[in-house]
Parts: sequence; C-alpha cells; structure tokens
Amino acid sequence: MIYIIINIKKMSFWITQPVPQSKNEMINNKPIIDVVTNINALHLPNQFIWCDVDIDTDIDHLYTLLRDHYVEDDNFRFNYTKDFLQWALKSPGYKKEWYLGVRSNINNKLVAFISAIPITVNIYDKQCSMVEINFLCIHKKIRNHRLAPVLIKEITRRVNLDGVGQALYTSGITLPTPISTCHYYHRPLNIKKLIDVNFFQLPNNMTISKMIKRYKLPNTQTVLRRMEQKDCVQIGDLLNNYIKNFNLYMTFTIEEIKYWFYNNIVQCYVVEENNKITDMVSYYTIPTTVLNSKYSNLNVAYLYYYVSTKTPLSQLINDIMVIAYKNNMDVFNCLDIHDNVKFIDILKFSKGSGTLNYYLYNWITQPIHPSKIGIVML
Ligand code: MYA
Repeated sequence: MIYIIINIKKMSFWITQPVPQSKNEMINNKPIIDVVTNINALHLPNQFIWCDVDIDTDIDHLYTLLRDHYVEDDNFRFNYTKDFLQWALKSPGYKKEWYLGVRSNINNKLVAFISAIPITVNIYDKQCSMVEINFLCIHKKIRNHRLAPVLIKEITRRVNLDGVGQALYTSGITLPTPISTCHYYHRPLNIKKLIDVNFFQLPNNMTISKMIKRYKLPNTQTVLRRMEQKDCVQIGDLLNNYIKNFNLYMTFTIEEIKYWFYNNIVQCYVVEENNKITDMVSYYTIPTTVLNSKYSNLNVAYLYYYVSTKTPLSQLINDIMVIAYKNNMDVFNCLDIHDNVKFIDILKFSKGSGTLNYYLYNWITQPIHPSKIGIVML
C-alpha cells in the first residue's frame, strides 16, 4: 500500500496525461482522447520567458545548452554538433513554433528546450500523423522544479493547435508506459581508447593485444559506394518495402529520403548491380564528451536504416563498420530493433547496460517486441 502511494506521488504529472498507466491497459490501437485546442500559453515562473528557438540564428545557444546539460551518465555526455541538430530538427514540414525554449528574464540565457517535428507513423495496421518529441533539456541549476511538465504541456498545446494529437518519443528512463523497451549493443572499433575511457573493461583473462586481435574487423567483401542523389527513388522503394514488416514504422516520401539520407550527417552506402540498387546501409555519428579523462571526445557511430536483399546482412553491417572505422569512429552502436539480433552475436556486439524506451502519447496499443520496432530515433 505504501509503495502504491509513493509511486503515484512520484508520477503526479504523468498520471494526468493521456498515456496508458500500466501494461494491462495496452489493448486496442487508437487515440485515447480527442484533440483539445487552447490558445493561451502555459504560465512560467516569473524569472523565465518562453521563446521560439531559431534553429539557424540561435543554434549556438541550443548547442551550448545541450552540450553542457543534455543526457549523460557518470562518464559520458552527448555532444550533438550544430549541423546534426539542424539536420535532426529542420526536416520536411517543420514548424518554427515547435522549437520551444525557455530563457532567463535576467540575462536572456536559454535554460530549457523541447522540440517537435512532424512525422507519419504506422502502428500495426493504422497510420497516424503525429510529432516526434526530442531534445528535452533543462539547465542543471533549475532541475527538480517541475519545469519539465510545463514544457511538455506547452509543446502539447502548440502541437494540438495544428490539430495533431499524438506523439512518439523515447527515453532512457521508465515513464508510463513504454510500448517497447529496447537494449543497446556496442561493437568496439578502437579498443584501446574504449578501455582507456572506461567504455569497455578488459576482462581478467585478456590482454589488450588479445582484445585488439579479437575485435579486428574482417576485410570487406561488398562493393559499397556512397549514396548519390539519383538513388533516392530506388532507396525509397527498397526501404519502404522492408520496413513495412515492422509494427511501428514510418513510410518515407522521396523528399524525406533525400532529406534524411543524402546529407553530410548520415553516411549512406548502397550496393548496385546493373543499375539496380540491391542493398543499402547507413549510420550517423554523435560525438560524445568524455568526462574526467585524458580524451575529451568519443566518436560514436549509430546504425541507422538498412535493407539487405542480396548481400547477407552480417556482411553488409561488417562492411559499413569497416567504413566507420576508417572514418575514425571508436564504437558502433545499435539497438535490438529491426533485424539487428541476426548479426549482433556474429559481429561481436556486446549488450550494454542502457535501454531505450519507446512511447506513444495519446495512443493506446499493444506492446511491441523490439524486433518489431522499425523506427530509429535520433
Ligand atoms: S528524452 C531526453 C530527456 N533529456 C535528458 O535526459 C537531459 C538531461 N535531463 C534533463 O534535462 C532533465 O532532467 C529533464 C527533466 C528535462 C529530463 N521525459 O522538471 P522536473 C518527468 C518525460 O522537476 P527535471 C526526450 O527528449 C518526471 O517523471 N518526462 O524534472 C524525449 C516528473 O513527472 P512525474 C520526464 O529533472 C522527451 C517530472 O518530469 C522525463 O528538472 C519526451 C519532473 O519534472 C523525460 N525524459 O527535468 C517528453 N524526465 O512527477 C514527453 C523527467 O509525473 C513528450 N520527467 O514523475 C510527451 C508528448 C508531448 C507532445 C504531445 C503532442 C500531441
């Protein structure tokens, strides 16, 4: 009984929100409430004001806030580059009023942020226009003052004003109630640095040279070439055909393929035979600040989307990791989503301690097994 009271108190914001409060409620496949429109912005405590963050002119402010205050653990903190943030946020159909900031009244400093971008998501047999919420961040000095619920309610209000009632978001922490809980897997590329920065521990019976040998990547076998603009249509066909096998997935328009894959952030490679693209594979990079170490930065590659119709999947992934290694990546990460479990062991990925929970706001559906999740969240 005491446990229940404490738990309810702890979730005093989330208990008021249109999200399933427990796994038992997770049936059907539909919205929970109708969209409510309210033209009045939420009130902020006196020392703060709302602002629309301009992703071009305010990018330095956003970058600095996230560099110093975004997701971290004891050893590492994400350090998304300015280019990455602009790419992640200025996707087709973006709205500037969905980059919501809070500034200090005293010095105009950006102290909090949350973003929404429009996406179309397929959930089992239903399609829904919604937003993807990301980059929620509050300056460390003003944490634990219940500002996060105000930011979430204000972004919800702004999104609702456009008639959109649902959202997709992910988080390392557990909130009510994940539709899926996925696990991170890591494939060391630069083993010495990973041991030095405490990302990886040297097992008792191992020497560094044995570890380097163990994790040396086999030579490439695939002729991979960098994606070109002319490949967008074929890549779109391949990818849309593959990801419809999942229970949670997006369908990409040609414009979206060009935006998400043909840029300086994503390394997207294809296999081509007689002018026909048979396979594609891609990754993106998030530089990560190493806290308290002689190294300041870790180059972390994240597997993005791929399709294998001809090249064996583990060969395709091995060969993109060879490219990542040549591009100076220290570690290659993926989740147990898509068909990733098929290569995780073969390619010597290790299960990490981190999890990533997927959530839907104002949509109730059955839980989805990680291997049926088809969306990569940045
Ligand atoms: S996930 C990345 C989140 N960011 C970080 O982890 C960066 C480092 N941490 C921080 O900046 C702060 O600790 C944050 C909380 C901002 C996370 N998602 O203000 P508070 C609830 C949702 O006193 P603070 C990402 O970006 C918490 O359970 N809720 O807390 C996706 C409690 O509520 P309750 C969270 O520590 C974000 C309340 O906030 C999260 O100062 C998706 C406490 O507020 C979290 N990650 O600030 C957001 N962390 O009492 C939801 C804590 O009920 C979107 N809380 O337990 C929902 C859809 C909205 C759009 C809908 C459109 C239709």
